[in-house]
Amino acid sequence: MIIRRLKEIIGTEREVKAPNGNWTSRRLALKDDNMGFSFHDTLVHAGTETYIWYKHHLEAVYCIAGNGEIENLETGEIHPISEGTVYLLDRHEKHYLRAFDTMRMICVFNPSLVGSEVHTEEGFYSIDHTIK
Ligand code: 9YT
Repeated sequence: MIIRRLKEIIGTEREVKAPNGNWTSRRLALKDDNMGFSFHDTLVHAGTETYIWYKHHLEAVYCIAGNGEIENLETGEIHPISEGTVYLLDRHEKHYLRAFDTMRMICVFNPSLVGSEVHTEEGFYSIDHTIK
């Protein structure tokens, strides 16, 4: 059994900040925990818009605080996000994520993130930093 606390990982390499400052991802479970997924407590900062395309990963995102929206660029649909909203990127959809105020999101990735990934210019995470 693994026990880990958010307050213990803040300020360590498990706290990853987007280079553009849009989000801060606190990575509570990563690939080397061998769970088959990674598990993050992520802050998407107020007033930001982020283009994202997880071409290698499935992601579930559950909002536990804040308000924003997701625009599905495959369909043009815009969906509001607030506490209690989950979105499931089951088809690797390209999207914009907009935060009207700071959103706290619980994110689950399959396959697991290794740890230090940030988005590439194309908006996705590579796998093990080798596959682009
Ligand atoms: C919700 C979302 O995709 N935000 C970007 C950061 C990412 N989820 C992460 O690494 O925690």
